[in-house]
Amino acid sequence: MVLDNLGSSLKDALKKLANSSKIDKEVIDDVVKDIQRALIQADVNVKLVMKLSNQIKNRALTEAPPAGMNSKEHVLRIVYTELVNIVGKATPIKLEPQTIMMVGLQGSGKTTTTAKLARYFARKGLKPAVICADTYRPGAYDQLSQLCTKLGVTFYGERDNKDAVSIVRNGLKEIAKYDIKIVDTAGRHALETDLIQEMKDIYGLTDFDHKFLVLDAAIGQQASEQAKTFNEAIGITGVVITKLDGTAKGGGALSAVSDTNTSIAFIGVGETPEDLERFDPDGFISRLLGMGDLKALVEKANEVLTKDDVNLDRMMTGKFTLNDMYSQLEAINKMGPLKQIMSMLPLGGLGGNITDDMYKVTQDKLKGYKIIMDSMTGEEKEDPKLIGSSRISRISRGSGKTPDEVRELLKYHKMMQKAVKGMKGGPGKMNMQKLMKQMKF
Ligand SMILES: Nc1nc2c(ncn2[C@@H]2O[C@H](COP(=O)(O)OP(=O)(O)OP(=O)(O)O)[C@@H](O)[C@H]2O)c(=O)[nH]1
Ligand SMILES: [Mg+2]
Repeated sequence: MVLDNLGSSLKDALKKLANSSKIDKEVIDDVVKDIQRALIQADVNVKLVMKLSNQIKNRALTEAPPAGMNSKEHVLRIVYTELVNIVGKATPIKLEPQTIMMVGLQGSGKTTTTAKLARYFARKGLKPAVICADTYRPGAYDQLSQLCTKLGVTFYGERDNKDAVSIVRNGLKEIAKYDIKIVDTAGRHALETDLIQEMKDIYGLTDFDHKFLVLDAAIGQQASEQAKTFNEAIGITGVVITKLDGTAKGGGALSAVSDTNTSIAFIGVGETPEDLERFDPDGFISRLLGMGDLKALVEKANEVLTKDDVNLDRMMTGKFTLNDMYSQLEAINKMGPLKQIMSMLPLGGLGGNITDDMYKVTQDKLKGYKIIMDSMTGEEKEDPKLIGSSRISRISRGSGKTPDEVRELLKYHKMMQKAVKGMKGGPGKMNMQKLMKQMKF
């Protein structure tokens, strides 16, 4: 997952909190010191870190835990909300027809993100088309047109026209009937006068709903300066932070944007078109702290799966049979890298800190589970509670697996069922207490 180092340092700090026998000033100072170190290593601005530390200390020592929450849970909640605060708010994105312009410095990830966004909206049932307005970099036309071909997204460009404004004017007419229109513009080394003018001219062509500034996470705290400069020059409606998968400085970029008048719309977490996530401060911090991000998981599931794969509505009612789990396992295979999915589940949900090695085993295990389930009756899959020891022996014989493996599957089902029940209560803050219990607080 992104910001691995920051995540594991923060988790370590919270473990200290969990393992302490009582919560006093000394423990809080110690935990805050660890959090400070972790954030500074992730390039978060020192002033911001100091502000957050004081805030955590003050609140932890003065606020009384709300009813039903013990003091550890209370402190964890404070840490969580303060961390959410420093990454700021997310740019609201409507799932309706809209026109988007991508801007940013050279190599920040505009073209890649254009394709990712087209895919994102297509998955939501909106028809996207993109326009290549980069007449500056040779190869820009081919890069975007190839990405679009792969994704089956409509592309408009004029290879030999050097006038970006006229390309966009023509393109907008050509793709008028599409729901989502995305314009990819040229990047330069710096925000030069002619580039600003070109962006303004393009922007003047139609009623754009969004101007997204694309920033490479590796620039760290400089994100704040760039967001301010672009905002003053042309006005932006949101920021996309790319390449969060490839830098330890992502904490700097994320927190720096919240220090400006703008907010983060999406984050890029890899090179392929599906590596784009809607930015969600709650979910992002939950995941970083190892509390899972069930909202992102549900969103991802909805995106990739058809209605027949997993009946989320039914799952939300709390009923979760082995059949549901069976189709989930098939769905998980469809959803791609298991690691990415697991990182969204609450810590403990699938066995705590899962290492890379364990993912492979788990994937193999899932295959085994399928084989075991093929030896069950329909009734058993509907109601796994029916499965007592004699049925376990029968299933074990039928599937060629050991009774322990059958039991493990049943245990896994119970665990998944619990996670699904957690989802029912709604992700994010609402579920803090349940998630904290899973962290053994
Ligand atoms: N790992 C990773 N790589 C990314 C991500 N987003 C973009 N890249 C890579 O960054 C490089 C530059 O991306 P582009 O999309 O071409 O950037 P650009 O802003 O369009 O560049 P110009 O058009 O030259 O200004 C490419 O090699 C992309 O594959 C991301 O989220 N993660
Ligand atoms: Mg480009």
